[in-house]
Amino acid sequence: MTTLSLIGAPIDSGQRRRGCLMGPAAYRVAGLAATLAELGHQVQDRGDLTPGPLPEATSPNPAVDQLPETLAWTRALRAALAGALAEGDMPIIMGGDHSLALGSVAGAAEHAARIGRPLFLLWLDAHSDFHTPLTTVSGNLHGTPVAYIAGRAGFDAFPPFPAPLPGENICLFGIRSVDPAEHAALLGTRIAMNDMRVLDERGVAAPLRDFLQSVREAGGMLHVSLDVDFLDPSIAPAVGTTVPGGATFREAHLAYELIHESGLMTSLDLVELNPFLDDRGRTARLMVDLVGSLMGKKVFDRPTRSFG
Ligand code: EXY
Ligand code: MN
Ligand code: MN
Ligand code: MN
Repeated sequence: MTTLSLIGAPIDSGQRRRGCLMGPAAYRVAGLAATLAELGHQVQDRGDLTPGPLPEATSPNPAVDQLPETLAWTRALRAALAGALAEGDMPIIMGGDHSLALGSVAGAAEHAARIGRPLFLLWLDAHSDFHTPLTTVSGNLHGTPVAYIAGRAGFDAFPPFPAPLPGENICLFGIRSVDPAEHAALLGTRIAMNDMRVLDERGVAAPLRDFLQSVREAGGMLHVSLDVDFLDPSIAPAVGTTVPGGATFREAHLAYELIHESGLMTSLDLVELNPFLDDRGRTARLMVDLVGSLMGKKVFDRPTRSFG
């Protein structure tokens, strides 16, 4: 049985609102491990990572103040993900802001390359996170991971990404806030841009099934990066970058049940939870409930199936 390896990443150096570093503790208080164990999984909480030694900032751009700490985290997370996957575990990263994906997806890509399987990325987010450190206006590195993963230029200060993902291996899902520089760059790619308009017109299931089918046909590994702001702020307010018009409770559960039924997910990020932004841990408890659907909780069992 695959062990679910919970790894805390209390990182908040990718943006400026304090609080994401409380995320791992909030997931533990909200009972993530017990929820997964009740579903029959073998769960191991590996505690919180710490960033490696801070390198000298080397990049001349607005994000430079975030660079040393984010670089240190990127190295630590890449090693943690590659290590957990090499052990045959399914790593679940409890964030921390989305800059953690600079390291977590790099670790998944490093392992995928080592075993000769393609890596696919499902990015559940209100944002495309497609800036580079040279195009970002805010200077917040949590708005850049997809660009790094896709191999865009501008990440000279970072370790080279192992085998950047081709556009067709990346699916953005739920986006509704894209900056002009990101928009222009995205148009030149084969990245699947399932913005909320697509979900409104086609529903959650059809575009998600299309992408999952492409993962299955390629025999791919699937890294899922779940940003709290994918959800509508009315149900998930504890996140620093809320955007109205997000996924409803039912749309989110359907998406996660379909991902579970595909049997394809090999690693997972839970990012941008900021427990400081809502009282009583309501968003943390919702995220734990939703991760239950990602890991098999449903009313009636359905077999793992290939879509066609
Ligand atoms: N595109 C905006 C920026 O670059 O600052 C907002 C980014 C929000 C990123 C969050 C993690 O999804
Ligand atoms: Mn193991
Ligand atoms: Mn994000
Ligand atoms: Mn976001």
